[in-house]
Amino acid sequence: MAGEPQADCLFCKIVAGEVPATVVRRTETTVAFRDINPQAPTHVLVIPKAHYPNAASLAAAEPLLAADLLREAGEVAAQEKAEAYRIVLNTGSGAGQTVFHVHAHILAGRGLEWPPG
Ligand code: IU
Repeated sequence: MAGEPQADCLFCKIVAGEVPATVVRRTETTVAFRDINPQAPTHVLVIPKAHYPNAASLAAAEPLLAADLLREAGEVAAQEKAEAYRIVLNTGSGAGQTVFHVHAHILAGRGLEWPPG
């Protein structure tokens, strides 16, 4: 069923506490944790506890949960004292998505070029 935990999903295991992560914020619907391979001084991932493969499928099925994800991205940025930051939602392997449980990257603490690579 849509949103249910997937046995083979690493981020579902982080939500369940079966895989360790450095959690910086947790709400009823989301978890935020530090990326294990940071690309900036601040690099936090925000995920919904529910399993959706990408942002579009999350927003289509549960728009309020998609809003939670974006709100939490802002809360993480504030908690990290980021004055400027980038929210990245890689979608599809061609765009660099490697984990197919939707996650918003919050990147801050260095200059961020445009366009991204
Ligand atoms: P991507 O947008 O799917 O490429 O992002 C996946 C991120 O998950 C990537 O930045 C990894 O470094 C990160 N990550 C993690 O934080 N913890 C893990 O155990 C694994 C990946 I595997």
